Amino acid sequence: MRIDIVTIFPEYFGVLDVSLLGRAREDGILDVQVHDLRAFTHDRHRTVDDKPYGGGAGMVMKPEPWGEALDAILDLDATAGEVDARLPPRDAPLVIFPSPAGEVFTQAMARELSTAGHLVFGCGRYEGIDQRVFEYAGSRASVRLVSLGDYVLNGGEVAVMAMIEAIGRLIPGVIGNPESLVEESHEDGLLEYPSYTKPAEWRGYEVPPVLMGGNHGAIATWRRDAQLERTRLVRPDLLPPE
Ligand code: 6GU
Repeated sequence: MRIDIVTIFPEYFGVLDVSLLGRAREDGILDVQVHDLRAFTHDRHRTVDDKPYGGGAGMVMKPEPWGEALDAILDLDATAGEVDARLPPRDAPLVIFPSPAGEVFTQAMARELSTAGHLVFGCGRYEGIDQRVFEYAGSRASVRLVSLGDYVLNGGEVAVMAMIEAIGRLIPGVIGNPESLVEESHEDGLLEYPSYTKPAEWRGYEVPPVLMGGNHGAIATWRRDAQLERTRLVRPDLLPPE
């Protein structure tokens, strides 16, 4: 998968070089390119924002640098086949703008996006990006506004890091043991069951005996019950209506 990120804070994404996703990049499974939005400005101050038309607090990101950044990234898709005829044509890109006004990011969305060939993330700052940028992007690619949840971040960078981690670990070959992916919170619509390892007793706390008894049917039942109980207590909204 190819991922392009447009941001005024490229340093935020240095973390992508380490850990699991760093390995995937070394292995060629993930190709992540970070672009500094200011590289697409032409004035001495490398201006990316201005006052909102109509007045109001805060600053709005100007459309011109965004247009140039999107063109540079999306033109690469269009010409990939011409530059090297041996390369397959690139998949249709999907442009994602992190925004508290977007649809909520879920495990199901992470799964869907993990099958994409090319994702472009546009990180807004200040009070947002000039609305025409979304319309222009929509004329060249599929566009989605995506939110992490009902709270406000200062910009899209941290949200994009979270999305890339959630998506990246679902790409085949990124996680060593794919089975570890199926039995976790949200994959089956419930929260994960609690886990235990040795020692059997620690500081007076004991491991539930059923987990040490070797009865796989009983263990599966205990885990399912624990999932349901946990979900009922913490996230009843995830359960089907009775
Ligand atoms: Cl994706 N962006 C920003 N700026 N704030 C958020 C968010 C995204 N998701 C939740 N809050």
